[in-house]
Amino acid sequence: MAQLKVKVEPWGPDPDEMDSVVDAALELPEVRSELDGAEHRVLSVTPIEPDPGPGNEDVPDPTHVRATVYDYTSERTLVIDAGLQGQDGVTVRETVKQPLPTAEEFDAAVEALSHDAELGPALGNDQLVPYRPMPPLALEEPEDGAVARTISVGLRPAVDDRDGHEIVGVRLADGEVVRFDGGAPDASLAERHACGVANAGQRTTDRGTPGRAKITVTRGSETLWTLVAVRPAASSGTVGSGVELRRVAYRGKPVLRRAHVPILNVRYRNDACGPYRDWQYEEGMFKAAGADVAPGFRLCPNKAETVLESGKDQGNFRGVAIYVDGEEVVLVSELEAGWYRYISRWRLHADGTISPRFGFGAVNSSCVCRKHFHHAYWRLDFDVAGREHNEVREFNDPPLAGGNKWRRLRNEIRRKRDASRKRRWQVRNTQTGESYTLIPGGNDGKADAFGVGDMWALRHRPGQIDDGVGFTTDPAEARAHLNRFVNGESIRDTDVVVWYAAHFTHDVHEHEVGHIVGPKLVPDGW
Ligand SMILES: [Cu+2]
Repeated sequence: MAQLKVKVEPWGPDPDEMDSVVDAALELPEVRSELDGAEHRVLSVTPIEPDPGPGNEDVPDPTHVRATVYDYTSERTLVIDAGLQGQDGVTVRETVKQPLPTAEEFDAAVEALSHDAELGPALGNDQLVPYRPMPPLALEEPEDGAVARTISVGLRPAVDDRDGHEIVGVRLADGEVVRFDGGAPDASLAERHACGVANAGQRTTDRGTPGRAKITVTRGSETLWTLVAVRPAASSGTVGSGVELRRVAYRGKPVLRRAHVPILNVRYRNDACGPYRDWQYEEGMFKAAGADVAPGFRLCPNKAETVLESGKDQGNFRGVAIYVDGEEVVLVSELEAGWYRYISRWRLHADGTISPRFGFGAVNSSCVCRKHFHHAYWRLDFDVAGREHNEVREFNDPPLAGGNKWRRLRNEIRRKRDASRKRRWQVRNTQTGESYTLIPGGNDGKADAFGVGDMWALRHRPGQIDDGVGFTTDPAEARAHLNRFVNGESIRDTDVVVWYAAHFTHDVHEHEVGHIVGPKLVPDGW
């Protein structure tokens, strides 16, 4: 059979236009008066799409850009929304929420540390090497209530197993260095012993860096797949969502309106570290050779290698690498969150099967020596052969008491995996009969109390991209709050969304089975 052919074209809003809108917004009197004389930084610029409604495009053009600006003088965050293409006005609002630090802020913190009387000389003569730790910034409110933006910097001895490993905080407003009892903040550890691959310390991609591409997969004259892919840095969700797929169609019929991983967290046994609600927008370097076909997209003649394949943190590319692997087209990116290295991957098979994949790695850290539990939550916004007239069915063999092997799920519901019943779920078009069946992966683990659940079947509602939780170390906040979307609404013959969770136990002292999790989505009646 002929080889699969992949075409990748830039798609979506013009990055230059977005930049110029933000530049203009920062010059407006109402914004200037807020920032008058204040030391500040633009932390991120992200496009804002209108809520999808009936009649809207599947991937609507953004109407606004949102600039998140930190004001170090007044210790506050300003969120500035500016209209694109003559859409009205600029709004400025203030929040005390601390956005995640940018690469530039981390560099500023390291620079401030180099002037510290005690730590500066050790950094200067390379006895201590700075790295991005967890948590990435201080979130606890000080006793006097006065927030001071404090960026975490890990300092590890250049020679392994030497003393001196420490995680410190740096207050960006005045360069003050905050040291912690025990050498690390509460939710973290800096011990002599560290696990994980060597940290290459390469730069990462800041949030909002543009990059969308239209992808077409053909064989001969036949079009197999069409979709829009969004690089992690530009992905949607409170804290991004990895490689995000939009408007996925197989052989000309819609499958998924959107598919991504908006929720990701990790809990440690005995809370040795964390828990951490992670983020999924920060792209790290991995190995990918090929042609740069769209901003953040590289089309590769050979397989790209993430840290899980190469065993090295070092790389030459940040963004989404695309390559053909036999009968599959693979989209892959590597994400960083502190010392974690996460792999966001999609495999699209010529036969219509989609394999969403998520992988777990880490660079040198004391925390990751301790047993911990990663949880990844895919949001699969199905449009099987159309947006409406979808239903969700569950398969059990042996069947549940008094029922058939297949049964329809009538209302919004959370379900558990059950391998003893070969349990799987299917989204089916009630009018035309096409379906996609979600088959759980063998390594997808078990939900504990922190993991919350394995699968949720929901009615599509605007605004339910995720649970709205940003980075946190609060155990109650950090877990996935998906149950709040289960409120009895009918999921029969309508527009449905499936969330699917995988849970990975990471114990570096045990022989490990796979670091990669994920289900299979298999078409029928296509
Ligand atoms: Cu891990």
